[in-house]
Amino acid sequence: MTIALLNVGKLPPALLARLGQTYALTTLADEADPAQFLADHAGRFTALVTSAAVGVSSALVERLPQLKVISSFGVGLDKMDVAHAQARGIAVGYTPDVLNDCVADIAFGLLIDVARGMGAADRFVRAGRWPQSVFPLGRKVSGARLGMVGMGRIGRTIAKRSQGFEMDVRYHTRTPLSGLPWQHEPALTELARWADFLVVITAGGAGTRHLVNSAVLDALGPDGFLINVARGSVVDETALIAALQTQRIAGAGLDVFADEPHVPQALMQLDNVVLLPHIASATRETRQAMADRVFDNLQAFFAEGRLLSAAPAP
Ligand code: NAP
Ligand code: 8YV
Repeated sequence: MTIALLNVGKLPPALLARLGQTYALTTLADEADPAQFLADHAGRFTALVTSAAVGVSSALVERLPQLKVISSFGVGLDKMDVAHAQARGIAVGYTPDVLNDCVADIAFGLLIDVARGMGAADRFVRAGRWPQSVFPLGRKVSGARLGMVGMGRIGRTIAKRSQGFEMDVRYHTRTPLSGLPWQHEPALTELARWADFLVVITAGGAGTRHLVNSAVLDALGPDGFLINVARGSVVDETALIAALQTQRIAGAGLDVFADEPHVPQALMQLDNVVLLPHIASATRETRQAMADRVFDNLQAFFAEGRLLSAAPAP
């Protein structure tokens, strides 16, 4: 019998087409009355797909009594209660590692852009201002101090990139890692005080909410830059806007925001900020690899009872 699969995420059309060829796929948002659909059919779904940005509520998981596996498109697990699902014996799959390179590339893209003012310089040229005025000097990237907030799979990839720029690296995590060439800094404010560039790449969720607050931003100081490719929730966005407006930090490169896809008007008005619409993993190659992992996780689960990439128990 074909396995019933419920989609509640925002997934690439090609992945949905592939899933639809193998599973009896229903996209909940396509139903005229999703609540009535669940009332009539919730009992038949053994599998669920979603995306990291959407996740799945525990209330929905509770409504699916036969659910055995969740396969999520992305590595962030902050939009679902993994412990709750696992306690019910539901396997949770995700797509780690395959996106490390692209997220690290964007972190560096943001860092260089905001330090050298590339986006602002592009606006300067397009506005026809070059013949009349001189674009302000930027901040040298090569050889600068890079403070990493988070040193997981993606953090380590970013730190490796920085070696090509001969940067001095230190990092802050809850647990120091052995075997790394970079110094651990137990106090985030001290890391910020030391760093020229502070790159945020921790997990999201309650445990890291507003980890980067006004005290951290003040420690980073008027010559320091903040890069966030983790989750908007990790940075106190109100404090960040205030620090940028009063030049208490030099600039920020942001791929993620507190209330996506809504970006505060105050950030849009600042020229020392680079704003991206959460695109760090968004290349054809990486999104294909993520889609393949979503599919392969499900296939492995139903063929062999295991996931290729299982979310760790929180
Ligand atoms: P990972 O390997 O699990 O690494 C997470 C890191 O965060 C670890 O170093 C962890 O160290 C640190 N951390 C967790 N809680 C912390 C805390 N309270 N204080 C300080 N450090 C903390 O995850 P990953 O694969 O590198 O991915 C990291 C995150 O990037 C994802 O969870 C996701 O939210 C985000 N992401 C964003 C995009 C994008 O498109 N912008 C794409 C992919 C991923 P300790 O546990 O020792 O503290
Ligand atoms: C994607 C991400 O934008 O993997 C993550 O955690 O934030 C990004 O790769 C996301 O998966 C799309 O939902």
